[in-house]
Amino acid sequence: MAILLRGGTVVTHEMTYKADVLCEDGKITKIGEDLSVNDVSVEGTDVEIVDVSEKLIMPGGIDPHTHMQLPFMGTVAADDFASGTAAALAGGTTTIIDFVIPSPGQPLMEAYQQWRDWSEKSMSNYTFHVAITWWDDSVHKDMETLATEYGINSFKHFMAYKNAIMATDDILVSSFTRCMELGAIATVHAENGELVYHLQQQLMDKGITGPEAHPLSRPPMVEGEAAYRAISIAETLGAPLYLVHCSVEESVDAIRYAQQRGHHVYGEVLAGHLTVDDSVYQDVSWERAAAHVMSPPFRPKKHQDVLWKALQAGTLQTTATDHCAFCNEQKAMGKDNFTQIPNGTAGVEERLAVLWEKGVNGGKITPNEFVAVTSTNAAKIFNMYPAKGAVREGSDADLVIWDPKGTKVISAETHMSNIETNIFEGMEITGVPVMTICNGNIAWQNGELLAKAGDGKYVMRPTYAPFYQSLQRRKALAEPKAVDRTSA
Ligand code: DUC
Ligand code: ZN
Ligand code: ZN
Ligand code: ZN
Repeated sequence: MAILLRGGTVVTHEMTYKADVLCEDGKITKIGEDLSVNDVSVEGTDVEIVDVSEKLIMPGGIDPHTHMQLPFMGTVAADDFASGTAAALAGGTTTIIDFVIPSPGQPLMEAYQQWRDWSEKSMSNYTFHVAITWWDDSVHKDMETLATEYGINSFKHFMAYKNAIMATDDILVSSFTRCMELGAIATVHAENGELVYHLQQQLMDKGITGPEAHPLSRPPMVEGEAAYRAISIAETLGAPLYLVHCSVEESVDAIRYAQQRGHHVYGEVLAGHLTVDDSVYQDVSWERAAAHVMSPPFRPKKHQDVLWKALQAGTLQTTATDHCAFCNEQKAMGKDNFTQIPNGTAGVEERLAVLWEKGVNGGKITPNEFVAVTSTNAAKIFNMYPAKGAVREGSDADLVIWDPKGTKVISAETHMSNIETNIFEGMEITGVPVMTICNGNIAWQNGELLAKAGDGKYVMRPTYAPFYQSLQRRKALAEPKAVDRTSA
């Protein structure tokens, strides 16, 4: 079975040109002018010809930050690996990077296997970051097994969530060092967990128990301090670092300064933080305000401007969603205590459309930059490129066909996610996906989901040994030496 996309415009992170694209056996096999059924590799192959004139052919989106069916804060996220990846495909995203999050003390390999079992029903491609939530010799050893045998090249650290999954500084130091030895990249959720905990208690004591207290318990400095601390630890050790969901100017500044010092630091921003501000917590409806409780919280508007500019300038490289959906009933667990509202919002279906509307149509990023920040950069940083994130002969046939003139209004009434609310509710979009091709198959087309549970493939992400070894060598050149005093 082959698919021939005819008459379209290919848009990659580096160029835009007219070409036909032939996909066979899950791969892109030919890109060129006037391709026909005679171009197939195996004579007699069935070819589905799709007219994509007036449409753009782009690499399928990669969402480097989702939490499908995450057990979290006393419940389990409402989108599982089937509904969550269906939503991804409907939005033009063909690969998600989700998170294995071991409970403190739980063996890493056991948690990893649990997530592999849960994710078997994925419809899009998927892979995992593994969180380091505790430390002992077995963690040190299992990180190697995961990196060398299971294609895990990134390990996540939550600097928040005290008394749960928080990684304290001693864990950061041990784990960042281990990441470097293995050629993996350390990633952090940067928020000072001690401060959050303290501010939460203070607010509750004052009787401010509603969702409006959530952003007050996690002010910008709480994130900025942790971002700066994580970078300082990583840079001192010489370990590359990726900061997830940067939401404030303070984080962007910390990243930019580190980059200017020559350190490898990468930053991610969420579609939500780029477009939704903290006024949502003042909503008179408890439900609507609580629907926006996620961490880090939505921020005062001035931060959005900084985030967009950082994305455009390349200080931040990737966009994600932190898709972690909770329905109203789950959010209501925190009715009398905002600290018990399950943290999380959705967006995996809307990310590309929101980035196109507010980014490309809004004059902030070019279509090529759109491809870079929605797909290619994540593929490069997490070592999936050019199998993923590229429209190239030999790359995986993971594509989104984009209609730049198509319109839609985002609404919970029509979204695929299993929740009643949508943080982008009412946003008018011009520029929408019309077809998503995943592993060479039409997975979603014009509102119709064609993929089935289990169609998604697990993506192995080998470690980056040469890159990290060269960093280590560079560091070794600057190794301190003891003074030789034997002849004194
Ligand atoms: N933040 C959320 O909002 N949800 C899941 C985990 C996280 O860090
Ligand atoms: Zn996080
Ligand atoms: Zn989060
Ligand atoms: Zn997250």
